[in-house]
Order: sequence, then C-alpha cells, then structure tokens
Amino acid sequence: MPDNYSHFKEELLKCIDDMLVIENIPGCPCEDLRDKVKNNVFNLVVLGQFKRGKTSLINALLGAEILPTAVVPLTSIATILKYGEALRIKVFLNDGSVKEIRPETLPLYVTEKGNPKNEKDVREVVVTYPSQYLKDGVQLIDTPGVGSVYHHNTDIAYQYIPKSDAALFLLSVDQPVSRAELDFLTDVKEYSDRIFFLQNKADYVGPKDLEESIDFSRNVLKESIDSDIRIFPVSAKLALDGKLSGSDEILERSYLPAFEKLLHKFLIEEKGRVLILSVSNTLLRVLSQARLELELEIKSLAKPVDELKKKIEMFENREKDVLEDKKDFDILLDGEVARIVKNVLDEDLESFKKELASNLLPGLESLFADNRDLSSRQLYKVLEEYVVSEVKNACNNWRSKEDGKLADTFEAVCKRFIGKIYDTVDGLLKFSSDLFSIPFEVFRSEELWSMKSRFYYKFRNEPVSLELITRSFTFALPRFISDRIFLKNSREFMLEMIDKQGGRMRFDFTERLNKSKYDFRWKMLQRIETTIEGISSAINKGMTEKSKGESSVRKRKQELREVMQKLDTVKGKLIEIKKQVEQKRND
Ligand SMILES: Nc1nc2c(ncn2[C@@H]2O[C@H](COP(=O)(O)OP(=O)(O)OP(=O)(O)O)[C@@H](O)[C@H]2O)c(=O)[nH]1
Ligand SMILES: [Mg+2]
Repeated sequence: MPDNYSHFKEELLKCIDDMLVIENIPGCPCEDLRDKVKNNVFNLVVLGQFKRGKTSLINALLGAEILPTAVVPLTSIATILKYGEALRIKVFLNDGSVKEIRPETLPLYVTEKGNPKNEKDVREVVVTYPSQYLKDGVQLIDTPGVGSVYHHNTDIAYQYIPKSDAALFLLSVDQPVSRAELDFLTDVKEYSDRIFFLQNKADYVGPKDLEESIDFSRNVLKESIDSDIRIFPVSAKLALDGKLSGSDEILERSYLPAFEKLLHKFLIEEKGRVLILSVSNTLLRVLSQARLELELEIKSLAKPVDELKKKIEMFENREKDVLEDKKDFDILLDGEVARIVKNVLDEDLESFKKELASNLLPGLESLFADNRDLSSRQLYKVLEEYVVSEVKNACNNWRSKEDGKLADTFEAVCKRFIGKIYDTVDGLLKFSSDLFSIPFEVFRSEELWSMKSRFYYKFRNEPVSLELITRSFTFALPRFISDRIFLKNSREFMLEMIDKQGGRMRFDFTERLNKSKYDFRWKMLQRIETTIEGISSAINKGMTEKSKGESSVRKRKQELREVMQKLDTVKGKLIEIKKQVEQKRND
C-alpha cells in the first residue's frame, strides 16, 4: 500500500505534539485526538448468503490460509481480523472471559462443526496478523452466512451490520441471486451505503458466461434496491493460490488485483480523508479560540480600565444567557435519553420477549410430550434445560443486536447536541471578538473522534450482567400433579425466566446509556465552561498586567506575540495538510 495516508497521519501527530507544548491552549482535546489518529479503526465487514466464499475471500485478501473454509455451512462465529506483529488468536466468551488459543484449534471455536450451536458460548474471535491490509486500523470481519438451516448463524451476521463502516457483499457465480439474499441486502442497505458487491467463484466459468452472470445479478439487484450498482468478479480460490505460489499469472486470472486497487483507494479516501479532515478541523478550531484569547489579552493591555470594565459587564450579561442555554441543554438531553429508553429499548424488549415466548412454547410442549414417561423430576430437568439454554442464546443474540442499535440512536442524539453546543460556543466567541473588534475565524468539525467508537468501546467492554437464574424452581413444585398443571407450571417458569432476563438486560442497558449520557454531558458542558473561563481570564490578565506598569505591559505583549506566532505556524501546517488531502481526492 502506498504511504500517503500514513504520511499525513505522521504530520498531524507532529502538529498535535507542537500544540501540546504551546502555552495557553485551553481545553485542547489533544490527547484524545492523538489516540484517535493512532487507533482509528475502520470495520470492513464481509457479508452474504452461506457458502458464497466470504471466509475464502478474507484468506485471499490476506494471502494466507488463516480461517477455516468448507463446502458445508461453516462459519458460525464472527471473527475480527486486525493488525498485529504475529498471528495470535483470542477467543472472547459471552461470560466476559477471554482466552488465547493456538491457530490450529481455531475451527473448534468458529465453525458449526467444531462448536455446534455455539455450545462453547463464544461471543467473537479476534485474530491479529501482520498484513498490509490491516495496517492503519482496518479491521476485516468475517461473519457467518445467512439463510442456511442454522438460524443462529443468521442472527450473528445481523449483529455485525450496524458495526460496519463499509461492507463487502458476496454473491457467487454458481448460484443465481436468491430471494433470501435480496432480503438480507435490503437490511444491510439500511445501515450502510458503502457496499462493494463481488461475484465470487469466477473460475467456474469462462469470460463470456462470467459477464452474463454478472449482468443477471446486477439486474436483479437493481430492481430490488433501486439503484445501479457495480459488481466485481473475483475468484477467491485463484487469488489465494496465486498469492501463496507467488504466481502473478494466476493472481491476474482471479480478478482480485483490480478490485484490491479500488478497495485500497476507497480505504485511503474514506478512512484517511475523513479522519484527517475532522481532526485537522478540530485542531484549527482550538487554535482559533486560543488565538482569540491572546488577542483579547493584548487588547486589554491597551485599553483604559473604565472601558474594559464596561466590556466585562457586557460579556457577563451575555454569559448569563449562555448559562440559561446550558440548563436547557441539560433538560433536553435527559429527555432524549429517556425517550431512547421508552421508544427504542422498551419497545424492542417487549416484542423480543413476546416473540421468544411464542417461539419457545411449541418446543416446550413437544419436549413435554416426548418425555412424559420420565419421572416428574427428570421431566422438569429436561424442560428446564431446554428453557435455560434457549433463553440464554436468544438473550445473548438480542442483546448484541440491540447494542448496535442503541449506540447508533444515542450517537444521533449526541450529534444533534454537539451542533447546539457549537452554536452556543461560537456565538459567545463571536460576541467577544466583536466586543473588542478582533477578527475571528470559525472552524467546524465533524467530531468523529468523540462519538461512535467511544460509545461502542464502552458498551462492548463493560462486564456483562446476564447470568441465568438458579434452578431452584424444580424442587419447589409438587411431585404428583396432572399433565395440565405440570405444563402450566413449566410455561410459567419459562415466562418468568424470559421476564427476569429481560429485566436484567434492561437494567444493564439503561445503566450504560446513563453513564454515556453523563460522560457526554460532562465533556460538552466543560467546553462551554472553558470558553467562558478562557475569555474572562484573558481580559482579566490584561487588566492585572496593566496595573504593574509600562515595562511589564511591554514584556507581556512580546510574550503573547511569540505564542501567537507559534499558533500561526501550526495553523499553517494544518491548513497545508487539509489542502493536500482534499487535493488527493480530486486526483
Ligand atoms: N471454485 C471456487 N470455489 C470457491 C471459491 N471461493 C470459495 N470457494 C469454495 O466455496 C466453499 C465455501 O467457501 P467459504 O469460504 O467457506 O464460504 P463462506 O461464505 O465463508 O461460507 P459460510 O461461512 O458457511 O457462510 C468452499 O468449499 C470453498 O473452497 C472460488 O473462488 N472458486
Ligand atoms: Mg465462512
């Protein structure tokens, strides 16, 4: 991969370092931004119907046979591939524990065969590998195929849709596009408008048939999602063979290089451009505010005290309005989060519970009918085991899905509020600059550094509070009862179980939402406070300095001009970086 993007990143990091040592840059989220630049991740999720060759494609991209593939529906757990100096594999379990495994044992965790119905209770697997693809924070995510007889595999694939920054959607030459595939695609489209379509297994047919099969797929998709799309042919098989044997000829026949080129350009553009522009804008914003404060202090050094006092009074009046805004902001945010709980979480939870109960009931009844000759105690045990394992699986799946949805909803609310906060802060800065007739330049940034990843991170790393209730039920029941009562008791047990687990999940989600809300509120309100604080302290510093006499004023002015020069140097560098990044886009 060419290195332009890394080069810009390095330059940006240098600017951040420069800013860190300049006196008088208040409220710079420099450290946060540095982390963001260094650790920015981009999730490229591979999705599709079962057996289209998703796992094979990932191996082909990496040029190594790392993940297991097969002719039968295989992948049952999502695997995240990220950059690391060596091949290492960690398994994350649903109970929060993690273990490192040897590469040759991977199939025992991520395949339907090695881990049927996810009996090992794996949440996801993380593989690190030293591939150029995964440099700069790109994470490739392999998902189980949808539409096979294993419904739980479909559920897992769905959990990863909201986490995708872009998706690779796999079709295959040997299977015409199916109804299930179209339905799945419609769902994927809801979350992502960055989807790359690949027609895999191109090696099955000659160039003419390949073209025909791609045309067919394109027309079907066009009708279904109502937009014209491009489908890239590829043979994951030949691509891997070509890379492993070092044969360019085989690699060319796989069509992968053409697609890789485009994918790479996209990754640099999407990931690099957006990140660099957003971080640069945030830094420019900080610089612009710092510069205003320096200018304010310089002006205050020059103005007569009476005039200054008048201006301070005007500023304080304005400050009162801002404090009112701040209060409104608080109330509105509380309201929005309460609405997320009521309209999203509670509604989803209710329908999940209802659906789960009606899904489990037939199983419970038929299990009862099949095992009636067992003793009451044994029969209860069988039913209980069924309920416990089904409820547990369903809850785990639902929780992960809801996780993404809540994160997205919360993020949208935060975005709106950030807009409001910026209006308030910018208003205050503009007011102050007008008050002292100082020019002031407003920079707006997308603030991607503070949102999505942070919330997901928080959500995903909090300990999971879902454990199943003890089995004391069995023994509380009378031994000799009629079938009807027996079944009724079991049903009640099931409903209670669903209800209790639902309650726990709700508690867990609302707690995490509230924590995220406080975190967000603190950060945002702090921004208003540092602005007020920065402006008034600049004016006051000027006044104090002036009372110390002429030579003190001269010295301070000189200092301030030096700092300002440093700010302007960094500003120049940032603007240059932005210019180059924008130019690259048009190349
Ligand atoms: N001929 C040919 N076979 C391929 C190609 N890509 C994958 N296959 C075969 O297709 C089968 C399925 O491949 P996988 O990579 O396991 O497919 P998948 O989409 O990950 O399957 P699930 O995880 O079960 O959804 C395997 O037998 C692969 O060897 C290809 O480009 N050409
Ligand atoms: Mg697979």
